Amino acid sequence: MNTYPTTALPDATATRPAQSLQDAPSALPLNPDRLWRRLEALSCFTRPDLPWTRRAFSPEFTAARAWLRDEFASAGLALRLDAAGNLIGRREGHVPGAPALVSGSHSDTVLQGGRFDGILGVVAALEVANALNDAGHTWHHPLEVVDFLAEEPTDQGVSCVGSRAQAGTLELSMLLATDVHGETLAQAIERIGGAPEHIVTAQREPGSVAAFVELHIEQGPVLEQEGLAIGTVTHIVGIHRVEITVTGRPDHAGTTPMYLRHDALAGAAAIITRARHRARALNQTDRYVVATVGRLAVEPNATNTVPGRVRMSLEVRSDDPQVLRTFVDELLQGAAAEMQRCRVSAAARTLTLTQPTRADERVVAAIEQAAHRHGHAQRRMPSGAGHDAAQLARIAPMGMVFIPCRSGRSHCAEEWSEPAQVLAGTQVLAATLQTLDQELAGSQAA
Ligand code: HGY
Ligand code: MN
Ligand code: MN
Repeated sequence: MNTYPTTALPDATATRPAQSLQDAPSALPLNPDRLWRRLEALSCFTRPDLPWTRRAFSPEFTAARAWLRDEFASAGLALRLDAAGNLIGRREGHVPGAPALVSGSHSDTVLQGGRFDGILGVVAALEVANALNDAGHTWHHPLEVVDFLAEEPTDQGVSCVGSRAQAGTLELSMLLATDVHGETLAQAIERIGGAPEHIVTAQREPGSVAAFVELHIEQGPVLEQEGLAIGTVTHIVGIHRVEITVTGRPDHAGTTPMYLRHDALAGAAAIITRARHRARALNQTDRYVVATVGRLAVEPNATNTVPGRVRMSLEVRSDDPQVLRTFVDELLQGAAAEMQRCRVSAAARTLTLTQPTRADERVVAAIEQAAHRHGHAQRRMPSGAGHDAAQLARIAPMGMVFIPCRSGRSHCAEEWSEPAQVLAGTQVLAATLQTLDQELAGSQAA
């Protein structure tokens, strides 16, 4: 039997309960070993050459989905795959027609960065369902455990595919977007069992979700630095993702004088540098602004050819809608002179734009109360990472629970959280859902 060290260390700014009510009678009987074993098992569905990688629509993803189906079934959940490829497990409540309490996250990953990102929320929600079975409890509301399809940006450039479909924000242009091999997002969805031609059926009926709560690693350093076990998310930053294409002219690298070149990569470099400076300048205010070029494709990508074209991703994140709206246009306007000097042109195409999203105050309060009940020190904080919760917030009261990750690292092979931290987060998730079940039933009955 694993023993789990406690995690809370002294800190002034957080709320710290006087004593742990760890075994409060109403606490669900979580099984830490089952929880950790599932987390490890799911993480091992990875590209063997590049742990921990399980890209949406990949063979590893499909194998993981088959395993998740079995685990959902073993937890007594009624299974369905909606038209958008979301895997949904449902446990009925005892109030007929009551809206569902939904919890989950995503099982797809970025390259080399998914040992906890996403799967923690899926496995923790599954553990809540198991614990309800073990305790013989039935809530007022149904519980739905969801593995949302493709939260991470797919090779077509679209993120939060399944949760957008449930929120009704997955646009036709996104479904028609293609990857470098020419496969559309719709074709990829169909390949894993979805029905893109009926995508509208994946959209949740208004009022069908009582609340959505997601457990996730913080993916940043704050909780660890402040010695806190739990983060209560107040809002999720907005993200504007674009594809920038810089067009020049391929030429011989040896015979083309510097002053006659149309070097697309030189132009792209100027844009990347300017984006970095612009984000740092905007951060001088109290706004949160980050800008990243994470993907770049050079054509023809040959040592001895002047680059003729560069296609690169740029994402801007901020809690200020104005920044999200203007950053890219102002960046390209500011780079116009450099583009002229490089004798190239630059254009941007929006892939996705998600506005900053606030968590629901009632869910925030339930998370804080749950942390307190279990004796876990917590603090309110924003999320600099995007999540499916930002989409679900459009159709239901939303909240997120964070746990620390080692050195704040994420989206890398070093991503790690301790068993005790995983257990603490799952305890708070379970207690939050339990509180919402009682509170929302009370308000619906009133
Ligand atoms: O990119 C993000 O913020 C999230 O990890 N998908
Ligand atoms: Mn991620
Ligand atoms: Mn994630």
